[in-house]
Amino acid sequence: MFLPEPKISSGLPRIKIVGIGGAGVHIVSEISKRELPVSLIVMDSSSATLDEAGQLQSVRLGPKTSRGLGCGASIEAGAQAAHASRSEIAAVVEGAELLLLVAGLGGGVGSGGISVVAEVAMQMNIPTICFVTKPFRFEGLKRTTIANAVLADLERETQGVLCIEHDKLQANFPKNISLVDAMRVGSQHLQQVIEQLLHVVQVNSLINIDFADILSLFRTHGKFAMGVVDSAGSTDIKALVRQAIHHPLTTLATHYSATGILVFAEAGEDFDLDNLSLATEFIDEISSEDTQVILGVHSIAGSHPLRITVLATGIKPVASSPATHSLPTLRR
Ligand SMILES: Nc1nc2c(ncn2[C@@H]2O[C@H](COP(=O)(O)OP(=O)(O)OP(=O)(O)O)[C@@H](O)[C@H]2O)c(=O)[nH]1
Ligand SMILES: [Mg+2]
Repeated sequence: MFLPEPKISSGLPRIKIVGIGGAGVHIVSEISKRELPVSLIVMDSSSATLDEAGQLQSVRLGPKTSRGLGCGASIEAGAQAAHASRSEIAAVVEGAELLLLVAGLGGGVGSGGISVVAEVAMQMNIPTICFVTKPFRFEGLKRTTIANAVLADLERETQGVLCIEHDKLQANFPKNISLVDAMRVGSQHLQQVIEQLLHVVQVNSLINIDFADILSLFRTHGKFAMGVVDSAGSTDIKALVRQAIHHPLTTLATHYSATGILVFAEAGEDFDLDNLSLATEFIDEISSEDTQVILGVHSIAGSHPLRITVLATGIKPVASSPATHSLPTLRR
């Protein structure tokens, strides 16, 4: 399914980020400390959770049915609360050219609410992408089952979903890491990815890549992955690109294809940005002839270490590496 062309204004795109449920509200509250040029909104049925978000614009979901409490890990109650507040949800997301939804899946409000917010946005023709977490296995099968069902819905109904699995935190970090610390690592990772996406969109909108180009990477549905890496002296572009996208918290099949790829490099004037075309080898590995490829470069005055951001959308596992046909264009 393709969305009709969204209306795009000139200047910085109007992006709104909505945190839904405890984890979503927490992550958006952290992002608010950075004073980025985006609108931040938090939604929960729990007054206590919304109070923690301080002055941020908020929607209290289902005030009559939930009476200011959480939804006790009931996805049905979460969805009911969000449905009851559809008009308030529509009012706060109105005017967005891109909507980012953030939630921890497996509980009540975030899991039940995120699909409702996505549906409202879809009806308003607002491109919507999601940043979510999947619960730890030890949180119980019920939470994992809820998360998988919501994930499948979001991958079908929105323009893209980036999901990190809490279990990967356990596999990749010290054995004795506490639950709170592990979740913090997960939240921080999502926060960084969201901030980097905003940065890439905004820098590109100001210099070279049209916001419409970036939006068109999200014209298809399904999983997307994103990462950023600082070169620390290395100029092996292919290795850096691979390292950026294969973050330990990102689950990617051994072989996969993407419908859209953005490789964006920022470096000082002394770096030969034509080196970026070396990324083509990696791009070819995950491309087909239909893959949209954007190579973007941003030359920063003076000396600046090389930083590479990679975004791959419409990710699907494939039996082996697909054929190579992509013809990326270098944008400056
Ligand atoms: N990374 C991270 N994950 C969290 C955090 N809090 C909760 N989670 C995860 O998100 C899932 C849902 O938790 P919450 O967001 O608190 O739940 P909710 O959506 O508010 O739903 P209810 O409170 O049950 O109505 C949990 O099962 C955890 O896996 C957090 O601060 N950081
Ligand atoms: Mg809650």
